[in-house]
Amino acid sequence: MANGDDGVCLKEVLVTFQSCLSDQQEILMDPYIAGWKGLVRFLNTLGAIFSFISKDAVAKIQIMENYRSSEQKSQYLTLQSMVKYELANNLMDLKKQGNHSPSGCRTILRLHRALRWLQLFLESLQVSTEDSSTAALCAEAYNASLANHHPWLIRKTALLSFYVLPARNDFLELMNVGTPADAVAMLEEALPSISKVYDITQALYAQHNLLDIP
Ligand code: 1PZ
Repeated sequence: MANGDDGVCLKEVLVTFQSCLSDQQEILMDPYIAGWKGLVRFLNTLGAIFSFISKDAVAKIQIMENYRSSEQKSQYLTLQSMVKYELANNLMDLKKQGNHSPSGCRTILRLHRALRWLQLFLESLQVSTEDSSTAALCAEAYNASLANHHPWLIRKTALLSFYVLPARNDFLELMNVGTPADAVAMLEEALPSISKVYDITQALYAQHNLLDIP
């Protein structure tokens, strides 16, 4: 690892999302997946209590890696090509989930909604003050995003798990980019590319009416 013994450098992870954008402003699948893998590694450094979250993210990453190593891999080069391919070939369940393997579009939609949580959470951390509660910021971001897509039990479990998050400065230090002030500066620099990836994906899904696929 390029950063200490067991830490994950969040800057490197966020930079991966920067490299998602192709020259045509399409989202490249491989760096998108790599970004998610980095986020999961970072999440795992926060403690075993979050494993119910990382397990789900890992399962979704695995589904997308399988598509990227299947015979159809070239169709999954970008989120745009995936949407086009799965729509043209009727590979999505637009009503309830069927019993074949989950489509790439519904799988990415779950990660995309989680990316919104990440964006809101990191934005609020970036403008937070030293006495801000990480748990409260995390809960606020969650309630404004992912929570709207989760059933009651998951919401309760998620909100409870946030209480074990370290205090604001300790959390910023866990990002492995130096002092809390360094971490805040890093976030300021890295967040625009996360927003861009989120916005482009959101527009793509909205354009094809895919924002609610089950
Ligand atoms: C910093 C602390 C981490 C907070 C993470 C906040 C997100 C809480 C998400 C709780 C997810 C609980 C587990 C399973 C959820 C699934 O039911 C849903 C819907 O998938 P479906 O059931 O339809 O297949 N999965 C998701 O919503 C995707 C969740 C991915 C979360 C990845 C978080 C990455 C955290 C990075 C930390 C920097």
